[in-house]
Amino acid sequence: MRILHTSDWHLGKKLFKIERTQEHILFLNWLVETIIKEKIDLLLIAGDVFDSPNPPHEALELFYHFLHRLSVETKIHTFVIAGNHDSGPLLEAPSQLLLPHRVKIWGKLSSNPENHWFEFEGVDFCAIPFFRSHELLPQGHGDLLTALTSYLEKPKSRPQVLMLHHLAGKFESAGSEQVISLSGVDSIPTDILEKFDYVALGHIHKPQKVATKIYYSGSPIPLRFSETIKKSVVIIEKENETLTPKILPIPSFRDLKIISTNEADYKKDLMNISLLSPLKPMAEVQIELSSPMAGLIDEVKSILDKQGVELLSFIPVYLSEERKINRTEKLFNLSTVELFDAFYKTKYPEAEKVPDHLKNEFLRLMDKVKNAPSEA
Ligand SMILES: [Mn+2]
Repeated sequence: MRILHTSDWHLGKKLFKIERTQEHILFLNWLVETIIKEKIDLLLIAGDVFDSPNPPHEALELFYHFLHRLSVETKIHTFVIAGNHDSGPLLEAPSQLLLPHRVKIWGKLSSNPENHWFEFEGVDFCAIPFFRSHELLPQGHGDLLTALTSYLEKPKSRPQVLMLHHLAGKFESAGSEQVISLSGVDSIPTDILEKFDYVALGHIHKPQKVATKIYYSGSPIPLRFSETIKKSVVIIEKENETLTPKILPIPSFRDLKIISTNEADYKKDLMNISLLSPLKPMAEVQIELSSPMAGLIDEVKSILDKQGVELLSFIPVYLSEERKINRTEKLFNLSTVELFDAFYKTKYPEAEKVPDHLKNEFLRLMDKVKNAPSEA
């Protein structure tokens, strides 16, 4: 048996005001082709199918169109759990209709742990959707991890696979996740997961191996400019009683890039980027500037346009808070006379020094102030 593990599609997601539908369409086409080519028998979708509990109808259409394609073009079975972005009841609503299409959905936590276990092709699967603490402890008391463990325990008679949408072990986030803990469990310790032959995790968008046979597949498309790591899915091959995971990279359908540059180099830097993806690459440009430059955005936009790249975000970084602090600190260390010299220099940058008559007048004034009787 061959299993494909993916998660965090976030269908319906926007980047600034840009719809990601085109990227999702290309990903789902790639996924159907990959499932056929790699002879996959079971698809695991580990939560966050949609970006919001109330997804736009285009996102719903995309998902059901994909499931329909799987139903008619393949013989694959699909298991889906809800993530923290999904509405569990919304995902589960059509589940009776989807069962004949070999799609099984776990939208919310059942009070009976047995309802989360399912035997398929000689493997015991445990599917736990994202849960909130009151679902795990409906009486309002007790230990969350103990309660969770009762869901994960089953006498082992065959390999066991767990699908979970949660934080587990020590992970590296991609920055686009909502890492708030509504479940009351900050991060599930890996030692209670180690008895599984494979753990298919969702929630963290950066693909990674948390421990032996415990993987985050990550999101299939970057959800932010800062997500630069290559996206992937995990293919798990079951041979006899052994499950062996391997990473399969997903092609980039639209490159996202942060271009960080400065006043002197920006033309060269912008002309040297080479981004080639099927959909028009999008860039965020961060430029260090000493002062605002009129018409700069339009110039940047036009250079990128000639490169076939769309400017989506422009961030001028003024030089620099750090420098201002240095200057302030320096000013505090100057004597009053040195301060006067520095002030004169900023006022008349071309002057070599403060003219003698002005300097003498300033010193006389200082003297007068020093010796003045207190007026308090
Ligand atoms: Mn997510």
